[in-house]
Amino acid sequence: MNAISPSNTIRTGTSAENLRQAFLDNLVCALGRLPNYASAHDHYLALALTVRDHVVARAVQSFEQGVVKMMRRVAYLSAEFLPGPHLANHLLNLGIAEATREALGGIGIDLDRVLAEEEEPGLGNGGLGRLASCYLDSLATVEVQSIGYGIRYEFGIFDQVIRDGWQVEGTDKWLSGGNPWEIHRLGIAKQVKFGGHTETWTDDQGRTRVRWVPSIVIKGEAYDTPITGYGSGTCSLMRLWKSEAVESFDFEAFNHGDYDRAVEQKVDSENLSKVLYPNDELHRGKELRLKQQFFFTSCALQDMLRLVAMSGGKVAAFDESWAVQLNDTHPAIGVAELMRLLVDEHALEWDDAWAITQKTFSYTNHTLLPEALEKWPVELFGSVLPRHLEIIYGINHRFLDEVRTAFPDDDARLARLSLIDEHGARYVRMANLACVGSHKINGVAALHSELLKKTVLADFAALWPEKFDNVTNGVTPRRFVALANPGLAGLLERELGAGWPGDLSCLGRLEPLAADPGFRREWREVRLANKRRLAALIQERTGIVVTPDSLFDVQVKRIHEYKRQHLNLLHVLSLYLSIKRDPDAGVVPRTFIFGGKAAPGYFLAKRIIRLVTATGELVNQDPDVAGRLKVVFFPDFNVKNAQHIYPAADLSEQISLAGMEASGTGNMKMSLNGALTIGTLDGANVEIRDAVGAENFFLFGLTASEVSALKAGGYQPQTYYESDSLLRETIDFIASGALGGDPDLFRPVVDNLLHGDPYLLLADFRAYLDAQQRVGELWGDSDAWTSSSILNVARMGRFSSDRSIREYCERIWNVNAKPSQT
Ligand code: C3B
Repeated sequence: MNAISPSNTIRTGTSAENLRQAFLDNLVCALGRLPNYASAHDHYLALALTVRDHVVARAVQSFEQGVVKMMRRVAYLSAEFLPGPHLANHLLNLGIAEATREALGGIGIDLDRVLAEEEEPGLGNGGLGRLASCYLDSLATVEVQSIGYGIRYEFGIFDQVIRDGWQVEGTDKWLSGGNPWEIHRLGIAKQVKFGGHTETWTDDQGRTRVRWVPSIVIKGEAYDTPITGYGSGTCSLMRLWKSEAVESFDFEAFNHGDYDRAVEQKVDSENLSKVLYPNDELHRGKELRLKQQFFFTSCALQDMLRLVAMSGGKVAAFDESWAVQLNDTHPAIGVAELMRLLVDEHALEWDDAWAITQKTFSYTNHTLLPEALEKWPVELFGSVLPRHLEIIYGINHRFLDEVRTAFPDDDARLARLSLIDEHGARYVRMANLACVGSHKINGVAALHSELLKKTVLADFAALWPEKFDNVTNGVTPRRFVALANPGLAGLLERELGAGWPGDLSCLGRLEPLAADPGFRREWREVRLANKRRLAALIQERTGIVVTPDSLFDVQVKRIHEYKRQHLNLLHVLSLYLSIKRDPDAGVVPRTFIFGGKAAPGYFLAKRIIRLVTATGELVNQDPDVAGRLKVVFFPDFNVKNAQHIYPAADLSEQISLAGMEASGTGNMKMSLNGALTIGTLDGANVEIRDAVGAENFFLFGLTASEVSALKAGGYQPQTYYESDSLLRETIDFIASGALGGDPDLFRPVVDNLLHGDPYLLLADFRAYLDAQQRVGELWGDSDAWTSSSILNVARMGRFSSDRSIREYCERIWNVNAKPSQT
């Protein structure tokens, strides 16, 4: 370009002196605060602005590289992102944490207090959104140009408070304290159409074309948040779209005196990006949700086309500029939208457009749960997106011809593969659209990818076996080890060198240290310090006093029946009853820590939370179990709280019914921080156990195929209830009304278990208790436990999201990542 390069536009350097001066300048000049009167939040904002200069300078430079080199870029389309607080992560990635600590320390400000001020963007529900953010972090780290496209929800996932033992939802006003990390890109706005009808017209070459005449147009405005990489100059961009009214539209109505309609339209437009749907694996088929999905997907694809033009690329070679990943089916409408953009707006022939579309998209499936499968009533779909419905019919028509050739005379198969479900009411099937429009389809753990091919996507796997692949999830070691666990990070740095967060394969070199008594002692000290910090936080948030010496037994994740938090509770209550019966029962002191949000409309999940708190009310004040059992529900589990919890977990509860959890990522985070896992052969547990060794993992429970067989044979929970006296005693105790002060409170939970038990808790109960018994025994041998803990960390390197992203780059996106050092 010219002599003005971003690197010489940064105002200040990064010495402690420079940072302090910039911080004070920002406090006074940007925030208008006198240093003596500044609040902790002002300090946070001033520091964020200081660091942001360096982040944005990198982002701009990185972006320019992408334009100049015309590399294939990755677009990660995701309705959810959960980045967590940004500031500490940038300090780590920019290598200025120590200089910043010194800069602030010199004027009497404690960096940790400042960091604690940051609110996180809760723009996701759980695993899927957090994975998207880990992937943006890794994309930047392995030096791949990428944009994560999503929605700038004004209100993210609700804040959870516990009142009288119940979950109460509060509005997540994450933007109310200001958001220093985003840049509102005033020049980047896209128009998105909805409703109306289509009409044909003839272009000047005599071709029949289709024009979509919408009933409403909404504007999407881009807000960019740069995501830095570790040890790399590359930045990813999280580009989120906010919906706005298109003024010219309003004014037309306004000028005609229809003020009400003008106002209504403005409110409707702005409502689109107002709030995140708080269900993580339940499809409810709400019109606004479909509109949200189309809104951000259309903005993203239009933006990609703009960037193609900007870098001198060709629309007819769109797929050479972009690899587009569909994070579950939420953005699957993109398949039809890209077709529309290419055919209707850029005048490509259908077949050419279709070839580009298939080369562009790939699809990740994140769940096998039938209730998560997205499908839209054809009527509703056609009223919101009339042109897309026509395009989907066009795709389907050609696709089904292909199926007929491959499988003649197989109407049942045709009906299953069709993009339109016609068993009864008609629906558009988004997973089918995603499969047909993508060149690759992947699951998120080995077992999940196998089950996908055998169950929900079996017909597609039979048709196109070569499209199917597995990429096991990973997590970023920057946030979840280096930042979350500074004590462990210190040991790792000493043993492995400062660059370890950029190359987790080096963790293997810890193995011999598992046998070193001195190292084990240091390891225990780090872990105990983490537990002390968490204990203090638990007391602050819940008033419950817990003992850091006890075994911290942790289950933190969304509350779901399939994740079986209630199985964990059956164990807790069985221990309680055993001690009550026999005060000398050999029970090691444990602190059970639960955390996670329940979807507001999920009745049983909310009852399960109440069962945790009621168990805590009983157990925590009973002198008979004092010093032996404590039960905590840690409120408002989010990324920020997670960073305090994972490093303090001794035991990681991964106890979903086999075949239900696609991967899990909390399992990786805890094991990477030195927890041992108790778990079923589900999701990534299978691979974690293979990696850490069966002897360092507490396995229990039915396998996925045993589950299918048991269900097929007619599962009878009552037989387990009748034959196991401890199980019976525990369930009877819950049913007795001894918990929560209302005999009917947990009746729905008990009834669910005794009459149906869809997630087979009763079948797995005894095996779970036996595994917990083994946990207790190993805990009693502190050296053996510590060795196991060290070996867990040493062998978990492959669960870095850098490894996952390299696999996507190589096998799915066909882009070059920076090679790993090993
Ligand atoms: C989750 C799955 O439930 C987890 O097993 C998986 O680890 C993560 O995705 C990431 O792959 N998931 C989710 O959080 N939300 C959905 N709608 C579907 C899956």
